[in-house]
Amino acid sequence: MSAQSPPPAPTPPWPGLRAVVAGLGVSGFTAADSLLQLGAAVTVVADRDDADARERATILEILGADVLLGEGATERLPADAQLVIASPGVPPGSTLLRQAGQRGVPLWGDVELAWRLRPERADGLPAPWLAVTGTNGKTTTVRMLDSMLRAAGLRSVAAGNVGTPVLEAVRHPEPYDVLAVELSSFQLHSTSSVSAQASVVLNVAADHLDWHGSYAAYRGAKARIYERTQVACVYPLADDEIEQLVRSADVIEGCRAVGFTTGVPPVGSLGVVDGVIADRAFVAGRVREAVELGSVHDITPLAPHTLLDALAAAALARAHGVPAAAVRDGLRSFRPDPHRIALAGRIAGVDFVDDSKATNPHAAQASLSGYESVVWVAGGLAKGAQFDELAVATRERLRAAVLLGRDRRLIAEALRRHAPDVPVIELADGETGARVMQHAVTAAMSVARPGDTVLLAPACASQDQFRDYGARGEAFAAAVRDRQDSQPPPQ
Ligand code: UMA
Repeated sequence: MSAQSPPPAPTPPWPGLRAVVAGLGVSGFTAADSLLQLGAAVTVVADRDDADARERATILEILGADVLLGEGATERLPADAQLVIASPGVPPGSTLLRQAGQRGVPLWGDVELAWRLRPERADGLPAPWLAVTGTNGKTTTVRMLDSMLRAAGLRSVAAGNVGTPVLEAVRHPEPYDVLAVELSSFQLHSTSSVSAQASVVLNVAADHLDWHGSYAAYRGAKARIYERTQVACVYPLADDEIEQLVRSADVIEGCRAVGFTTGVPPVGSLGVVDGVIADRAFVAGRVREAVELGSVHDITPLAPHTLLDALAAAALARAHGVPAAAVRDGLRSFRPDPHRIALAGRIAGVDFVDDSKATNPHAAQASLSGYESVVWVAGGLAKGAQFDELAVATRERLRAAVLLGRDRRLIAEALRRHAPDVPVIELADGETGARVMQHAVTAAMSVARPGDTVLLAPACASQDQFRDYGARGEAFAAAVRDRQDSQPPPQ
């Protein structure tokens, strides 16, 4: 189906509007600050009452907000609330958001607010958004895309789930030409008028089921990215489920479906021919011709999933009109973020690889499939995920598994069911931070043989034992460095 033009996004008169912001992380702070600047009467509620939250609260209170922190703060929606802005981490089933729904108070996410507050550029139009979602690869893809846009000489920024709230990017004093926006399923759940210039769902596998309640709800949130897309809905050609999401989307008249594949591209898609990245979608005469966008060797690190990310980023960049040479230059200057398949060290012929960013089974499976013989370090918070498929797909590669964290038992049980011969070492509860990884590395070294890879690909979130996945990866790398330092020098 297609609509004629982006639907209008009505905004209330801001001065005096009684707005409630739920959550006081980076998104909540930016939302509250923006609403105060617009003259709204802002109340912020958040259940965490730590030093960061208190510092943000103090600033917002000086600016005129009411701030309620701590247990119980999010239990009651103020009686006079006229609009609720939800931070991505606040689940739809939370008391506050349910009360908003029951009372018919409009509920937007921070991304919806950002879309409605986009300023006009010098040409009178707001900067377009190129939007990326998927279970895995989102951040790599938006960073590659941002790199391509910059290589084309555009003032671009990677914003959204990648770290900088979209609202902060939108309200930057010097407006951007274009935004490369990473959207999580949490953020998409509460958008209703975003109309990206081009959009992509990279892949969908079970994740965040505790937040969404079911796989169907999670996939439904991801699908929202295609709604109202203006120029191109980009999708992986091999994935029928995602193609179906594109088909069902209500897009703007003239919007095209553009596939990408690591194989030879059919007409209307991007793909690879003899190691060359080829565009047969955004080229005149595409029935017979293709444009060369670069080589697969322009991608670092080159792996099956980073090639897919690069193809998706290239499709979005081309939908925006980026020239072929800038796609290539952008890929060449792209460097991956830390904790994504990063070599942490080598001890006695064993490689130690940090892929702490593999926070769900789908990502861990992609990671494990890159190595022949693996001592797998995994565990943490499962977020409602199951591990049977992962155990079946990777059991041939596993020398052993070292399991840690709150939900390690779920992985241990899946391995016992499907890979009973794989030795499992479970680390005891009670430790956090650096000590956990010291034990994990010691345990891994006790079973690894020369030529093996000890791979931290946890398939779980980290917050039961670490600040975040970055801290978990740092702790792993530090434990490896400690062991390297204590090894006798080679004779
Ligand atoms: N809070 C509540 N009740 C709740 C949950 C949270 O009151 O039930 C409050 C906390 O007390 C705290 C605040 O909400 O005050 C935290 O808000 P938040 O969790 O939404 O975190 P932000 O700092 O605003 O960061 C969010 C994203 N976080 C989440 O989606 C959990 C960041 O993604 C994102 O970078 C940032 O906005 C900017 O857009 C992080 C993430 O983990 C990296 N994303 C998930 C992922 O990638 O898997 C989706």
